[in-house]
Amino acid sequence: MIIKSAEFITSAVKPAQYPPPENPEIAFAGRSNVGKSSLINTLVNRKRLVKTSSTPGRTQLINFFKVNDDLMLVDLPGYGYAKVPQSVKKQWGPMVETYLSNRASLKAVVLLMDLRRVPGVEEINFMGWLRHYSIAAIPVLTKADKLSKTEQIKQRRTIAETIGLPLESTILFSAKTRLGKELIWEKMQIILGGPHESNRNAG
Ligand SMILES: Nc1nc2c(ncn2[C@@H]2O[C@H](COP(=O)(O)OP(=O)(O)O)[C@@H](O)[C@H]2O)c(=O)[nH]1
Ligand SMILES: [Mg+2]
Repeated sequence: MIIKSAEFITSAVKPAQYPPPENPEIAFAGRSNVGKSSLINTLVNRKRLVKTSSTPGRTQLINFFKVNDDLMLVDLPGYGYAKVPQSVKKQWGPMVETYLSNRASLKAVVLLMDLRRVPGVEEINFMGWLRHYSIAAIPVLTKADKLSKTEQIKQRRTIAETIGLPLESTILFSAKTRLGKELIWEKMQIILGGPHESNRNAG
């Protein structure tokens, strides 16, 4: 995938604040600190387009980024951060479900899970939403660099079984080594309908 441009468009908490649905859109979801921002930065070859942090922020915003003027990438607020106030936690479900159910341009959700963790009720519920709204899911298992090859295989199997998806549909990813980056682009492009325009032009 050739990245010609990547820019922050806007932050939103409700549909009136979403940018016009003029471009196909792919959203990124997962637990706070799972590596969402790092994944988006890796996909677009930028170090800091999306802010990363070792202490997850308290703001719960839907952030829109435009790539090559024809694709929108969306960083959804993370869930499961213990120190987030209860009032903020309560907003997360409605905010994210409203987005998933209202966004006509949404083509797929990349669901990030830490390869070292067994998915919990949050991940299982999220998969349920995606099935309910008939949204394609791309399961990505992050921070693969933190495990040995043997542990990677074992954890990948456990996670696939827990969320009820075929093993082959899960993608191992590392923002550190960039393992899985091209595979994620390939899956996104298949869902978007063939090679990306800018990719074709580039030959
Ligand atoms: N070793 C390693 N660390 C990662 C990886 N992805 C993210 N991190 C680290 O995990 C922390 C949280 O990452 P971030 O992208 O901000 O997570 P987010 O809260 O889901 O957006 C940061 O300290 C990142 O540097 C990865 O693939 N490998
Ligand atoms: Mg983030």
